[in-house]
Amino acid sequence: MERKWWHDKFVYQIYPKSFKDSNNDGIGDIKGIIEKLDYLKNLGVDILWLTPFFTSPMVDNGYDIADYCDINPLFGTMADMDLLIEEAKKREIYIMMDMVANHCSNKHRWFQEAIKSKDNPYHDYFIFRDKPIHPEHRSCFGGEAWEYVESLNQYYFHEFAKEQPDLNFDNPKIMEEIENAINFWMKKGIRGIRFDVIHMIGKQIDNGIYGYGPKLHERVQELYRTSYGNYDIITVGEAWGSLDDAKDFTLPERHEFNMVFQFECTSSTNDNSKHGKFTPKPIDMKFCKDTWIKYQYGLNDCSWNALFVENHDLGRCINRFGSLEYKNESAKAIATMVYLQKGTPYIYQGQEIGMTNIRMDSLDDYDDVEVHGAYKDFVLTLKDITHEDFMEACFKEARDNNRIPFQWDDSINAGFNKGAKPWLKINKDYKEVNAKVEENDPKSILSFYKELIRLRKNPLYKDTFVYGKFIAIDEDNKDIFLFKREYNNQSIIVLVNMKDKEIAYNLPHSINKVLLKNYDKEYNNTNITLSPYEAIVYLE
Ligand code: TEU
Ligand code: CA
Repeated sequence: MERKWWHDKFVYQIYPKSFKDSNNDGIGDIKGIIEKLDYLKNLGVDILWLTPFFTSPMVDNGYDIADYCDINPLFGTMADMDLLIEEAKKREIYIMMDMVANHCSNKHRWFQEAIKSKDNPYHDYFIFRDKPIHPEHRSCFGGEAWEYVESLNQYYFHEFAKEQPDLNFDNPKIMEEIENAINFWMKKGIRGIRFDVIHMIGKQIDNGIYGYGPKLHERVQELYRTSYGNYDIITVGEAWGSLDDAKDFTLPERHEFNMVFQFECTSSTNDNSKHGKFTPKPIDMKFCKDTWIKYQYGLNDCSWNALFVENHDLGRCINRFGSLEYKNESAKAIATMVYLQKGTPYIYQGQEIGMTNIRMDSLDDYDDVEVHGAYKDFVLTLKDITHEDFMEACFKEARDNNRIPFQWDDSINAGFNKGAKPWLKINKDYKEVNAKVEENDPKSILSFYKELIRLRKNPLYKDTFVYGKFIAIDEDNKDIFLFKREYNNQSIIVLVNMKDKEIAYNLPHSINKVLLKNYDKEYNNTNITLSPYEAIVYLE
């Protein structure tokens, strides 16, 4: 496999609205990110994926773009963004943008023109019909996926909120607009792109096809040819699909993306239940282990994996894959078993300090359009879920869990700003869970993440972690995740107890040298008792 500059890099995802508020208006901003570049450098990350920072009315916190080539004034100015790119580069840190091609904001100039008349040149930028097609198809955010425009006596399609009209990719002008937007940012020195719900740009509404339509890949390959394919950048597609779909997007010879985010094992809603995450199912760690192994074996020899357990759409990994009782231990176990697999590691802001889900007092404490759409559908209209059960589901799975302000220290508002009311509540545990207190504690989750990142980049072991063959061992074991990474003559073993109970285990390998562990223990024979969430990395 041809080596790429980003193969050994850690990506750190930033939700700008919640990262650091430099001007004390309650909203995170670009200058706040610049303030924290040395923290990020010290953590050891190399690429910063910023969720959309473009002009937006923020109905979906930036995933409703009103100008693809300008900066949301809430986050700052174009000069701020230029400075961030420059200051990051001084630290050998690069910026990844978030391209939302499937839809834009209803406040975008294109849509404002489109609704003026049916023969307006922008009308065909969107999907208008005289009546809803397949009206049974619901929006991802609840309710109808068709919105009536009285002045036109027509409906337009929106997969997400009604303020996010889908763009019509059957119109070649749309490809041109997206290509232009990408090229604008490539020229500014952006070194990566995450493509939002990219599997949806092949939709065929009249045939009831909403994702993975027949023209999907030719469109992605055209975007590659006419824009980002001309730059040496890292690309990742957000594509809810199967392993075969992941191959179609990531085989290098197809010139589409370097990798995709697959959600088979990060979503408790993988049973596609009617209420999705709002009737959450406990995540089965054996299911996760099997899925991770499936994607390691499925992609490692032909393309590349993205390794992640959190993002701005999921709840915290400790709540979903670990345990609040064993918070510290399970956070370290999760990091070990995910980020030492083969692929590019993605860490979501706050994950490295062990932030956990927030229990909100009332529905009004939630900001997310997805939460309020689901409440309207499932509690108020269908009455399928009680208010109490819905609030419990939100504690477990609402996207707001990962969008509350980052906890920097134990000062007011956890150091997020100087006291202005933050746009979303601060978690009550911020005095114990914050970057400052953890930076000074060698046993903290933050210290462990730094150790893990340093280990993965250590010249003695780096090639094994980045390019080494992944070999699962004892695959049927539902409590233990054990795998080997082999490169040339080096063999590194990763052994993790995925459960909150002690496990007696007979190590299949003598321990040559312990490289990383989350319990202070000596290992002098192969019969050991693994403590809850114990993780050991050692040379065979
Ligand atoms: O997410 C798409 C998406 O599939 C998720 O919103 C998913 O539907 C939901 O969270 C699962 O419970 C992308 C962005 O990551 C998300 O933040 C946006 O809201 C969405 O697209 C629309 O742009
Ligand atoms: Ca601010």
